[in-house]
Amino acid sequence: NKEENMAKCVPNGVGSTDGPRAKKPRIGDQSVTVVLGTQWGDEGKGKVVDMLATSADVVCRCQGGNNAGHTVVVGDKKYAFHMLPSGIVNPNCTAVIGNGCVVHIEQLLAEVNKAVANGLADWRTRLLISNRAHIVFDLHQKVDGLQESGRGKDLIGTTKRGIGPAYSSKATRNGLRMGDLVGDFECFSNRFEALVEYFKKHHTGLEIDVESELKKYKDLAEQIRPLVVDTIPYLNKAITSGKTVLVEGAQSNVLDIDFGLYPYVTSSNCSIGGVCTGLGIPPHVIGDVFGVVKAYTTRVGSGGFPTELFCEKGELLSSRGHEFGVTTGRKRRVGWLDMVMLRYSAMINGFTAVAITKLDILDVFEEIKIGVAYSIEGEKVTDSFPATDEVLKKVEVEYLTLPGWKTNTEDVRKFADLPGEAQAYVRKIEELMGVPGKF
Ligand code: 2SA
Ligand code: GDP
Ligand code: MG
Repeated sequence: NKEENMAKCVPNGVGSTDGPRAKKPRIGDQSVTVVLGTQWGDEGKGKVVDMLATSADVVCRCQGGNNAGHTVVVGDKKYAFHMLPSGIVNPNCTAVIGNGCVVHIEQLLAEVNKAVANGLADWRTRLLISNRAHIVFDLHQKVDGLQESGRGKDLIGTTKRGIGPAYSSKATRNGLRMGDLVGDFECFSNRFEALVEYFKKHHTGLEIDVESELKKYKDLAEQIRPLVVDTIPYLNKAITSGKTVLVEGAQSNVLDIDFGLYPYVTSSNCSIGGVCTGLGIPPHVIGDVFGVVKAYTTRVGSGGFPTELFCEKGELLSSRGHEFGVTTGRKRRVGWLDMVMLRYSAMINGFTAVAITKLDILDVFEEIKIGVAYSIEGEKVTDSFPATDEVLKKVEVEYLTLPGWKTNTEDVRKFADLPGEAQAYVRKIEELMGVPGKF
């Protein structure tokens, strides 16, 4: 049942029952549970969603595209989801790709085929795509690459999945949506040609074979048509009829287009606001908001990273944690936990609880550090996160050092079975973030 599955939402399945409790308003139905990233992505959201999805009827993505890489391990099978909501692994779940997402259709179908080869069943009756979700075209992916190479050394470090250019088409209002593709194809063709012209004007040398693209999209329209619906009434009806809805955030708070370290961010709202705008559901239906916290910090892509480690401790975190991008295979940068960032995430998202992952990666460390405050030009900062990279790069980090536990915790499934030092580390995170672990 739901409570039991919530109980599994813990570091390695371990946890506590007391500790600080965040205030949670109780208005309305609140049958929607949200899982969000608190750091720079790759916290283990896929795993947490998979645990919660066992009791969910509907699981949704509300933002982003196939830049995400969410790993789910089921028995001896390992799935890497990019655009599909991870909860689709649960055969009783309907998966929804919401209006806030951007979808590369061919790559979505390739991902589906890979998952089917891995055992995914009945997806055709369990996958819905919003007619308002924008389409990522190959040209968006090409432009993503061109824009990155145009930045010289100052790369964003995007996944080159066309995410920024697709959201920019959405904002420029010349983008095309799933509903356009499955509607009047002549109208779609005219608007596609206009989009190509627009990008060609801005990127000299961009080659696009419009005729063959349109031919491809005519075929894709037939394949995808049965899946494209107005997901807004579907979701709202599901909620009012008492179904359990789970929302899987992609990327994270510090990669959010508004709250992240701009411009080293993705192009969507990965924080709590993106749930309402990306699905068309009102805020009062949202109940639990779980923030996933990796027991240390990683990031792919450029930009400041105050607690980054460049020494052998960093190498150890990287190799023990297998810290490589799930989508691009890039090596992730690694560092200690950053409480200034985590408190900032907690403030914006109002987490009702945190799920701490990868505690076991710290098993071999003599000492473990937590960045607890920044000093910016001599002034101590604990409760706000710098808005600019220039400032973030200048901060000096004040650390708290905790003793390591030097014990293998990989198989620990209950908080009480963790070594005392590991329990103290978890407690410290709860205390400093002001958010309880939900166990
Ligand atoms: P984009 O492609 O425009 O969204 O890139 C902009 C920034 O957002 C970061 N970003 C990510 N960070 C962590 N994980 C992501 N997903 C993959 C994974 C990444 C991978 O799960 O490992 O395989 O490299 C993800 N997606 C976007 C990106 O690094 C830029 O900093
Ligand atoms: P996501 O993008 O937030 O879903 O995370 P990723 O899938 O990109 O990266 C998280 C990785 O950590 C995956 O390979 C998970 O299987 C793995 N993982 C998640 N939780 C744990 C944990 O508690 N311990 C260990 N050792 N690995 C974990
Ligand atoms: Mg990931």
